[in-house]
Amino acid sequence: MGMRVAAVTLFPDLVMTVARWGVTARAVGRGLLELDCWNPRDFARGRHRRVDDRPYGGGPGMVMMYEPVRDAIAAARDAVDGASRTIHLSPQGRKIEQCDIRRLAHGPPLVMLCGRYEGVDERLLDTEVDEELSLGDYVLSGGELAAMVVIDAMTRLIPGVLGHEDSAGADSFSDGLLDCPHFTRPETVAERQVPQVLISGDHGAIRRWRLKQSLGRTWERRPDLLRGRDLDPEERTLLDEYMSERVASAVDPAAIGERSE
Ligand code: 9D3
Repeated sequence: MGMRVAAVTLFPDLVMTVARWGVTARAVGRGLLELDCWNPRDFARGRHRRVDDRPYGGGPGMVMMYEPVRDAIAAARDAVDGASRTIHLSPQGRKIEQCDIRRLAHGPPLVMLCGRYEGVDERLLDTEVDEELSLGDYVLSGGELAAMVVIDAMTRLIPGVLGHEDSAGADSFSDGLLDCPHFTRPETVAERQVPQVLISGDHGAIRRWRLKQSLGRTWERRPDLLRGRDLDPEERTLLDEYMSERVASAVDPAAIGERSE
């Protein structure tokens, strides 16, 4: 029951903030998520407790040293006593998708190595790391925020963590489509009305409108998500409607403003 995650990081206080707020905090409080941090600094030798050193070959920046990081990883593994999987969050990794989150959430306890500076000694990847994962093609200052992202995403998949929202199943990407638009009170704001169908009480019409919006927005914003996905006849009809309404509103100035109907 629940999930165990350990982070190997020079900034344990940063990583632990994910356990202090929101859904992840609730999961920790209810014993469904156990998160602990291991600081290479605590495994460093010598009076200066060095964890980083200059790169062989020269150049700017520092590199995290093999031995203190290896020993912190070993301590993290010992604490879960049993099988574990070690991932390294790094710009060299494959981009993380929901299927990776699912796989990691269902696997053994996870040890996450967070790099700082220019990165970790490459030999750590050879001997200690099973898998390298990235958030995407932009530059962060270290792996901690990426680890927190993965922890948050995994926690949402623990049975019983999400409340009656029961959103894990309805979320964007769990069914491969973007979410539909959402509205709450008041009914009119900034001269914009809530789409009439949402206050009609017609649950069938509401479900179809939402599905149509999801399909249409995915087609417009993330066509890559629709390629290689079979639409059933209802979905095909709804998307065709959305597409022809889009074209109509682009051609007929009078139709602009009716698009959210
Ligand atoms: C400016 C430094 N770059 C030299 C050309 C390389 C570099 C080293 C270390 C870039 C970023 C980092 C720190 N990043 C991460 O640890 C990291 C990360 C990221 O930067 N982007 C997306 N996903 C991730 S996961 C870990």
